[in-house]
Amino acid sequence: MASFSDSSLLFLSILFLISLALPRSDAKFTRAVFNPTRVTQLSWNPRAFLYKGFLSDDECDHLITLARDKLEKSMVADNESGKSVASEVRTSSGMFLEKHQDDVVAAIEQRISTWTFIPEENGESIQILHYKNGEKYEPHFDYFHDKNNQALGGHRIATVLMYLSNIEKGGETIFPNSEGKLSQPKDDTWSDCAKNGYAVKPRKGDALLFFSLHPDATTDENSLHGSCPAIKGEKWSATKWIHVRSFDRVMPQQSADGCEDQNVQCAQWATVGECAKNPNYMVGNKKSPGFCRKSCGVCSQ
Ligand SMILES: O=C(O)CCC(=O)C(=O)O
Repeated sequence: MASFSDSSLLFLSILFLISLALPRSDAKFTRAVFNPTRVTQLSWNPRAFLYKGFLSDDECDHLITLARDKLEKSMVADNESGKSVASEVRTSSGMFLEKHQDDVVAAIEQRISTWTFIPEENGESIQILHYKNGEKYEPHFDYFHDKNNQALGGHRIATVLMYLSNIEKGGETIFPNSEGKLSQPKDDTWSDCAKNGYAVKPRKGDALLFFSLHPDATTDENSLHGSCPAIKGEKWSATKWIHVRSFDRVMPQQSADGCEDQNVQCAQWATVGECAKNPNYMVGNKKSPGFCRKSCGVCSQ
């Protein structure tokens, strides 16, 4: 008959064997805590901040693995219609993850929200980008020029760009209008493209946060930014675009007479006087109707 200590040993051995059989992947993804001492301010115009080591190497590799087989040519939003169109302005490939796609993605999304002080629901799902030799994203704004893209969540207020790989040369994120562009020293390790503005070198795990709107919610032209061409090596990055309001709320369908509110908060805004204070957005005009015509009581006009 087995003694007490023998059976305890047997029990512990079984527990050990079970633990070996469990998926190992969780073990390497320890929940990273937001650490403000790793953040430095890069520029005030635009407001831009760098977080060193925002993602672990394992998190970077995991995001790349989720995306690698699903990449498609990157698109841009047409300034007039807001529709996604192919353009020589952006030659990378990419794909969107799903929000909270798995525990690793959910933890990263939560960390972004903690860092930016903006609720997770205001964020789009993370976009993974891949730049091969010569591929780039010409300088552009992340805020929109068309109304269709502002209907859900309003303007993009901020962007968090996470670098998932190191690259030997090129691939810098560049801010051509930044105040710091003349004072940033650059040696030969920078690409020529990077010399045309304030630039950030991609380093695996680092994250760049910049704001596309001023604190008074007007658009910031200094937030113009792009990705310099990859020269030696390839670049992987992940973008989280964050809006001024929730990006998760489902919009009501437009009725045949075009007189449904286009935002769930229209009635509340109308009550506090936004139809008069913010007529462009709320009421609009014949050519470009506003988003809250029903709540503003202008449907028959
Ligand atoms: O990958 C980069 O450095 C820039 C990406 C970018 O501009 C964007 O996603 O809006």
